[in-house]
Amino acid sequence: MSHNDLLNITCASIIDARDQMTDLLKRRQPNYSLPQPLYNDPTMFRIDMEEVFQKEWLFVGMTSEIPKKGDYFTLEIGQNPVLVVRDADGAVNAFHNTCRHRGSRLCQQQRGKVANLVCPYHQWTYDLKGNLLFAGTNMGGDFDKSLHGLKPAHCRTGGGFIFVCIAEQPPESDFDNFLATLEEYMEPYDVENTKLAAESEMYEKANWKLVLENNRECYHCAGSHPELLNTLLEWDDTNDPRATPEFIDYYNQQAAQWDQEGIPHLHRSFGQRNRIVRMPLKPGASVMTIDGSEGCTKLLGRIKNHQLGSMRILHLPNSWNHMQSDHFIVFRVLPISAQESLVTTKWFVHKDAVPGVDYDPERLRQVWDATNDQDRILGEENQRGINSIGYQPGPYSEPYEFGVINFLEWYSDTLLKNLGGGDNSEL
Ligand code: 3BY
Ligand code: FES
Ligand code: FE
Repeated sequence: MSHNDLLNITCASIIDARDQMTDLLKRRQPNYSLPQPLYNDPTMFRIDMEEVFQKEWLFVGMTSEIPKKGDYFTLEIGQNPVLVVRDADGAVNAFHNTCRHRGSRLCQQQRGKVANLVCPYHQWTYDLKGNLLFAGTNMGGDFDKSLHGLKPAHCRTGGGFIFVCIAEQPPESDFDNFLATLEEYMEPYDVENTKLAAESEMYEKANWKLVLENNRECYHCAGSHPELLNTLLEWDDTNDPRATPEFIDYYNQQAAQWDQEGIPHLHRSFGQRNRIVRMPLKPGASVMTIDGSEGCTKLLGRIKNHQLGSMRILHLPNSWNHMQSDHFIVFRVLPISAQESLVTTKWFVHKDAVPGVDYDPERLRQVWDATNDQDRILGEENQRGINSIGYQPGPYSEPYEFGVINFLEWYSDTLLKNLGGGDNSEL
């Protein structure tokens, strides 16, 4: 069999797989977990990457991770290395992290600082806007440097959050409105004057959707998260169908205080993709530390009140976040393979806070390190059970797992739209 025949078989099978995925999504039982191949099949995973992670806006990091000119960080979106760098004008730019000479990965560290971007292979050198400055002296007289700049990725920021989209064209959506709302809701935090205080990278042997599903419900919290439940209320947001009159009263009291201080808190959503809401923590708790007491003596930005609860920011497909009074925590999920994901968690404090004086990094991260590890085990066991020939999609609890139902609706609608099959409303 020739190489071309092999290629044709691969192409035919991926086309079949795309039809199969469309079919699985159109025929799935709403409010039930997904059919097995969507959680464990390598070809289905490839389609998730092509149609979701290579087409949608992804959360990649915070602007305060790269405060100065030449600061950069890197990440991998599937097989696509991406570089995010602050340029001399203060703008945040994203590029495909692949050299225009022979394609080597250009920046090979997770983060760093450079004057220019120099490829380690043959030293082609680019400026922080991706222009090729220098390509050695051996490229011949008619070599045109201007045709060999780094390939940009779409990059937008809002309220200190950096989003990247590696599609040719970003999706048509209300992303501008979401970014404007992030600016408004994040204003009290003054993200540019924060710094990274701690970071964790956790490899989880589970499909990325299982990681997200787990995050979108607290049905499992009582059974698994003793540390988190010292401070976290189990309701997902202020519209939670389980919310009691006592909770609503408590929320209203807190909200009146926040209104006086000009602290945004009202529930806002942008389709199923984004949701922002400030939720109180348990009465008496300031932040998500082991006993609810302060995590850092310096409050963030213009904040004066320790008890701001947690502003929860959801960005599908790959992030959830907890913004509190003296620190905030961001979470990013990057799929690695059908059954493996990377979950990165970062804790930020005021940029002038001194470790060991104003905050103890170990104490700051204690609750979410424990919670992440508990969630990792839940996700991995979920994956192992789903791999069984005995697995059959099971029903979600609507009052407890509406967040999961919403996530899968977004996933299914997005895939059907991107696969060209229309959304569920056309069925
Ligand atoms: O707190 C979170 O980020 C999510 C929401 C509910 C359960 N889980 C731990
Ligand atoms: Fe980058 Fe050769 S591959 S300089
Ligand atoms: Fe959990």
